[in-house]
Amino acid sequence: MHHHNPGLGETDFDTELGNAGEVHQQVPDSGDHSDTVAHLTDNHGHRIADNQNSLKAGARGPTLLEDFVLREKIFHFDHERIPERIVHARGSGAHGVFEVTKAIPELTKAKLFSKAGNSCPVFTRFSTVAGGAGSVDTPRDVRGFAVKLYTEDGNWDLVGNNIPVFFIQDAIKFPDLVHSVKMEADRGYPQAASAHDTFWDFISLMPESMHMIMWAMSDRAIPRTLRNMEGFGVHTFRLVNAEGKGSFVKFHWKPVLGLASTTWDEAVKLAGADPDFHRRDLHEAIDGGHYPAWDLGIQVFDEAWAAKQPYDVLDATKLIPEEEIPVDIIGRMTLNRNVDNFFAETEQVAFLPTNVVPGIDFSNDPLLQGRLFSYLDTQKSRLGTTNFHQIPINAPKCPFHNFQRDGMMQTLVPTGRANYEPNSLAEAGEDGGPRECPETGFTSFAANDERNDGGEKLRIRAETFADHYSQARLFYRSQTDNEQAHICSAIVFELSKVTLEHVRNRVMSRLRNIDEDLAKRVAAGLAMDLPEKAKAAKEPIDMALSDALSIQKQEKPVFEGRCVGILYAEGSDKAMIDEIKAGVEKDGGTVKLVAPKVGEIKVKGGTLKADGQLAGTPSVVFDAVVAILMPDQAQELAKDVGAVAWFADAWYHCKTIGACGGTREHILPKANIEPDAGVPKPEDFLKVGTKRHWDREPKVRDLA
Ligand code: HDE
Repeated sequence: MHHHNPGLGETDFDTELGNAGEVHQQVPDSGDHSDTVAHLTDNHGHRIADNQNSLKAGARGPTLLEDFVLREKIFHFDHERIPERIVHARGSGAHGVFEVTKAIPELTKAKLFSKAGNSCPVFTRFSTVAGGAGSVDTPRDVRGFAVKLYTEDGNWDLVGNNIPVFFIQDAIKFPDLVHSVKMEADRGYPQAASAHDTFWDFISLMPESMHMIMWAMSDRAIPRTLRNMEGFGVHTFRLVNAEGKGSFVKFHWKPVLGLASTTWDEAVKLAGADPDFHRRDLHEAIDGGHYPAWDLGIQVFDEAWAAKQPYDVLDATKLIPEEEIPVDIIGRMTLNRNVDNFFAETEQVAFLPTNVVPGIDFSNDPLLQGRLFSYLDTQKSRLGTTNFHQIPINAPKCPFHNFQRDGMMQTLVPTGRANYEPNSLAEAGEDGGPRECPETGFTSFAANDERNDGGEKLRIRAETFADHYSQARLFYRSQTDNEQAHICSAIVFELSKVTLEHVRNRVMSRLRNIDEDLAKRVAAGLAMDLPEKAKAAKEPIDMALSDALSIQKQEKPVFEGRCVGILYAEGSDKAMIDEIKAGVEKDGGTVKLVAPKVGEIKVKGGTLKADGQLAGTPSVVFDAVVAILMPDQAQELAKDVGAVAWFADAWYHCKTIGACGGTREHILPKANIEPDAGVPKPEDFLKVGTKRHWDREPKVRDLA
């Protein structure tokens, strides 16, 4: 079946005539392309003569039921939507490759990791969690980071998030968590937002969520791009080597471009300026050959080490500080190809945490254990058939054979008489089908955990899961002053949207266990009194602070992977624009030209066409901006609030603003900008780069 139909793209027909009441036999494809393009057919191979008019009893008569062309087309259309994912509905994916940079045969028998240089194809899907498939890209939310590695031993799906811990400790609470954050059951709003009563009501009743709440209220939850996020496997997994020795492991993806986030105001404005900001950014980066890459790192430890920690490594609300166990880099993933079809690939991809290969195994983390059940189940509901593994994006790239047969949408044609095992048909000279592989097949690690209370059947939470606050404190106190202020502001904002006073109070009573100063700042921000401290199941301890938890402490002032907007107008100096463009591009960045009008206009030294019109290309879409304007043009623009806001936003979001003389004189004062080190002349712009000027922040907003 041929699905491309280039002929239609060239169709040129007069819609006015098509709507006219008179009989009109439209022939859209009047040129004879019969030798060069595929014929338009229905799904059963019948050529279609007319794709413009339905079959009618007379020109003005009723449409006929026998019109199988119309019926099939509308039938297909009516069923083109499948249920969206209950969580992570909005996502963006890309193909790529994973390459091992360091062999670890002493830790795992996974063939992939047996040799440096081994590689396999991957498909990665990033997502938000709470919003529907059509929601915006930049809400405050956790981001999914799901990677499918098509290895020669079968698919390995590492279905992680951009935050290394989770809200809850036990899978049985997941439906409650998700119900509470999604739009409220009775009213159907808010979409893609945690700032509402039900979420905070639930959270405040679940003290174990406090650590993740610190992350979710931090800048981690408003990443600048998908390319600037870390990924985490979250749970403790197990590596198993050829001798059967197991080691615990945590997986990390470290973005080669470094970490970067937005400010809250910027994220909100981005949602309006470009609801697809992250999806577009990923697509354009790959399209432009700027392939985003992540290093895969592991933290490896054993039972004895785990037993000595003040937290339980099976508790997904806890992380292992990188300063305690460094992240060892063992491979790199590079995303180098956009999808050809969003639905077929990004929408239909089905990740399964149960997809592991020999040498990688699970732990008893009760959250992970629940996930091992959930994902297989959800795919049947979403994709409608147990044969979802046959969809090309899900199918392993190694051979697969078994005795499963039939089911809805069986697209393969299994051959042979034997659809059961054991059988002796092979001995009888027939093809008896595949056989077990005791040597090379997957065998579960025979975990013998002496801390497992004798293994009785109990509905219970382990005592070792009782400390809900120490790591929340660790996270908060490891941030820079600005980052702490961002967390305080975020909680104040979210609680300001909570209408139930007792819920706000309960949240604050928990914050007091994390950090008294944090609680005080939130109370002051809401103009509320601090409630009594909540009783902690276990008194928190002070852990050694961890710089790896802060984004700002790792920020890179690079152009690589960043986008600079240059504003020009009639008469602007092209040589200066070219120089900045060349400098940014030389360092791996991209430049977009912005002007009041997009068409070709005269500038000094030639003409220029803009990539974006000023009104439709606000500064929030850039990492840094430069203005190169003639004084009279700057004076004109200073009259336009939209143009002034272009600069005011860049200033407010602590971005570098390269500003020419005219801009300084006419526009910056109107935008309340008092030039600092982050406001260089255009000729010095390349030296300053894209680093955010966080020291500016206290000048532009109240950080209390
Ligand atoms: Fe998921 N999660 N999850 N989750 N999750 C789904 O599976 C679930 C959890 C994550 O791009 C669903 O195919 C349960 C943690 C990602 O297609 C569903 C629990 C982490 C994605 C599901 C969790 C994740 C999902 C919905 C608690 C980080 C998107 C559609 C036990 C480690 C994958 C689907 C994609 C998707 C269930 C908790 C990550 C319903 C029951 C923790 C990245 O099966």
